[in-house]
Parts: sequence; C-alpha cells; structure tokens
Amino acid sequence: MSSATYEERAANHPSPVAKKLLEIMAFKKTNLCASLDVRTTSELLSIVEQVGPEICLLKTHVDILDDFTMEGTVKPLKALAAKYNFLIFEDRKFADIGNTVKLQYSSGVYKIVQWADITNAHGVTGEGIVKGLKEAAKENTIEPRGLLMLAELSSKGSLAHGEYTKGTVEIAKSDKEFVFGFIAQRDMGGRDEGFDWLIMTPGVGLDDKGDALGQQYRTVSDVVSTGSDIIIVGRGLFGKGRDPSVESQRYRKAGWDAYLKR
Ligand code: S5P
Repeated sequence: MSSATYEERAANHPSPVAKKLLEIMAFKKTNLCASLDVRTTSELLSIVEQVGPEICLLKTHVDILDDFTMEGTVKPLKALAAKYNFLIFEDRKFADIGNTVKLQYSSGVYKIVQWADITNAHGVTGEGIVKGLKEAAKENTIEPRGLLMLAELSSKGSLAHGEYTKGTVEIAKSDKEFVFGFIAQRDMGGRDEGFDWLIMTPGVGLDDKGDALGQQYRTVSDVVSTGSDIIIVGRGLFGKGRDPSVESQRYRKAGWDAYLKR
C-alpha cells in the first residue's frame, strides 16, 4: 500500500480527478466518503448539509431517488459540493459493452457525465467499457472525469476475487489518465509499474457486523491497515437513530487517525 502522504500523491498523480480529490483530502484532513442511499432529494440534501464539512467525497445512487431532476437534485447538490468542497461519485456500476455504457453514462434521465466527477464500472465485459465511458466523457463535458473499477466487493459470496480481480486490475491499466483506482477491500499494488491507484472501500461500520442482505462490515482501522485510502460509509452515518453530524465527525476522526498511523 502507499506510504506516501495524500499531498505527495496529489502532486504527482496523472489523473486530474484523483489530483483534485487528494488535494481536498489533504486540505480538509478527511478520507471519509459519505454514501447516502435515500429515497428523496430533500432527505439527501439535508444529510449532505450535516456531513458536508467532514467529507472529501459524496457517493450517490441517484436511481434510488423518487423525485430526481437535474434542476431539483443535481443543481443544489453541486452547490453544496462547492460550499463544502467535496467531489461527487455516482455509484452507477456500469457493466455492459462499450457502446451501451457510453449512452448510459451520457443520456437518459440522469446524464451522469454532466455532473458526477467520478463513476465506476465492473470489469466483467472487458476493456471496451473503459473506452466507451471515456469517449462519453470527452464528447460531453470539459470537466475532468474519473473512473474506478470494481475489483472486489464487500458482500457475502461475491464472485469478484482471484482471477476476476486480477483481470479487472489489468483492465484498469489500459488508461492511466481516466482510471485512477478501485473499489476494493485492500491494496491492489501497481506502484512498481508506475500506477498510484486510489483504493476506496465500502462495507465499513464501527457498530454493526453486517445487514440481513449480505453486507459485511469491517472497521475503519482494519480497512485502512490493508490499503484503503478512502472509507465509504453509508448507514453507519445516517441509519436508524443515528445523528449524521455526530457520526460523520466520528468516522472522519477514525479514518484520519488510521491514515496517520499508516
Ligand atoms: O463492494 C461494494 C461496493 C459498493 S460501491 N459494497 C458496497 O456496499 N458498495 C456500496 O456502498 C453500496 O452500493 C452502498 O451504496 C454502499 C454501502 O452502504 P452501507 O449503508 O452498507 O454502508
């Protein structure tokens, strides 16, 4: 895993999005990404107001929202991202041929490429997925865009391990500027070949071991010690009876302490 500081990595990173994210992390002193799977825009915006000061990144699933619109959802979200200085990651998990994902990324109801700094994709369909998404970014926006590959998953019984994970890492090597890291549970190497991938890790919880649908939680210090650069926390922040403002401060401190220790 990387022993360099976030500042050092920002200075040398070939991906403009990774550079920006690492700069925010170093400046705000946080490696916390809030994952807010909620059903209404008002709920989403209200939690972002509470966690905004503590996070470097907001992860969304906009297809969960009952009332999504570009004007009513994206516009205020972008304003909050500017106010609190964080990036936006739409967790779309693309998994189709290049031509299809190119269309899915740029058109339809969500037009993800227009507003999300970061999105992600499975490796199952092969290298064309990276090419298709990159073309959509080049053709539809002048803003920097970055892609994460899903190398491993947190859920029980996941098939993403062994040769599958290795194959996904190979796909990531096809574009150093656009693909800047992984959704994974541990370090994915690559530094000997000149890659400085950011590892983002979901399935992080300090109070629960999992849920009834196969999610498995590891602690903050555990995931950071095995190579995670950014911790992704969802229900640990806003689940039943939790105060997102209090919990985001708690996870942020745990994440930063673990980073300093490493
Ligand atoms: O392996 C994974 C990959 C992802 S992106 N496991 C995950 O749980 N996720 C996402 O992280 C998932 O889609 C959800 O949005 C979030 C975890 O939410 P939590 O409430 O369980 O923390």
